[in-house]
Amino acid sequence: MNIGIVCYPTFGGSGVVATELGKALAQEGHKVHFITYSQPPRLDFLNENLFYHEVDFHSYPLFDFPPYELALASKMVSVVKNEKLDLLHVHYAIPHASAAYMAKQILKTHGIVIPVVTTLHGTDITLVGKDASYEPVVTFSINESDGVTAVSEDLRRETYHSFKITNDIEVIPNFIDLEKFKKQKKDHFKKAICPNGEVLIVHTSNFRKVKRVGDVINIFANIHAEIPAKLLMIGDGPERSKAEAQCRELEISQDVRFLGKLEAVEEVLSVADLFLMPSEKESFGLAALEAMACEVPVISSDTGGLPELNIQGVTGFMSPVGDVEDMTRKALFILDKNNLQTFKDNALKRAKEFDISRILPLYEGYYQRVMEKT
Ligand code: GMT
Repeated sequence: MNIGIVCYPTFGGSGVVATELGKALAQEGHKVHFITYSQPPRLDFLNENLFYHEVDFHSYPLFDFPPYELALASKMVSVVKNEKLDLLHVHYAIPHASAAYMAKQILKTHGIVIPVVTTLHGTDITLVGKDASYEPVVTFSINESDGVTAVSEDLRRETYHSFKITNDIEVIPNFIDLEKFKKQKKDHFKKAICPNGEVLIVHTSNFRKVKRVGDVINIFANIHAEIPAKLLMIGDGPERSKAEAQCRELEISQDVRFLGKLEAVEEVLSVADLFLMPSEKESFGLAALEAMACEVPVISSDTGGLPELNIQGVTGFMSPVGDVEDMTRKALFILDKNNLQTFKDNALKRAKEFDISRILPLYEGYYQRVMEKT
């Protein structure tokens, strides 16, 4: 197949899923054309089947906001025509699904029919998409897609609940490349961060409000009061400086490091003992899956798609959103040296169920079905 993938070139979330999917498809022999405004960070290897098309959009004194969606639609038209694509797969509904709809209509006037698959990732439905300023366009473009997938059962339910959807939604969960995400021997690294044998706790996110970074700090402060512990905060975003101030107030700054965005997050996860994801909403929780693949158990909230990933009392624990005390208790239980190894083993076992080799055929089969009916 000759597939166009449209995504955000982000370090985590939908951008990573789209990029890893494209790389895996290319390795299977499909031709994959990425269409986005900058090179996705994980598009980091050369393969004769991988192509990158940059959306160039120009400002003009009249525009307070350059019309990215129009530039994207125009780029899709040109790539579909010139590269003779069989299918467009857009990740994150806003504005990719509506731009794809526009491209499809334009291509029709050139006598070209291009099937469009939209993958819903989470905040495009649960936060941004629901907003009245976007809702009509999101509903319309989901209904006009030739195929729609969601990354969890919960997101599928939430989409039907929040929008008037007439289309079928297929659930294809997120996946992990276990060749890349695996526990590596990094003893020197662990020794450098935890010189006195402290437990190592990790959080990675885009530090948005929805991630409840404040809860991460509070859970850690409670654990720290009970046992020697260190916290690594990976990623960056609007809540970071507030979280840093919170650490100063709680007088735990000496044991917390903010590392910013990392290319090789698996190296840090390799030495971690526990991963914290107390999010307000989380359609799947890819970052938690990455941790589990590196044998790290997870304390998470019980929201969204997290119960489809994190198994209560097996791979970690879940608590109601905001219940910092319960999360602390459960974290201390996992970190008990009599329990930790079992949770680590279970986390890896569960992660294997989401191995890319199991999920890739689901996308390939779905593309085939969508192309046949279009
Ligand atoms: O986590 C984020 O806020 C980023 C966001 C995105 O779209 O990039 O992530 C969403 O998509 C990921 C990949 O499918 C899911 O694993 C995340 O759970 C989801 N985030 C939320 O629902 C908050």
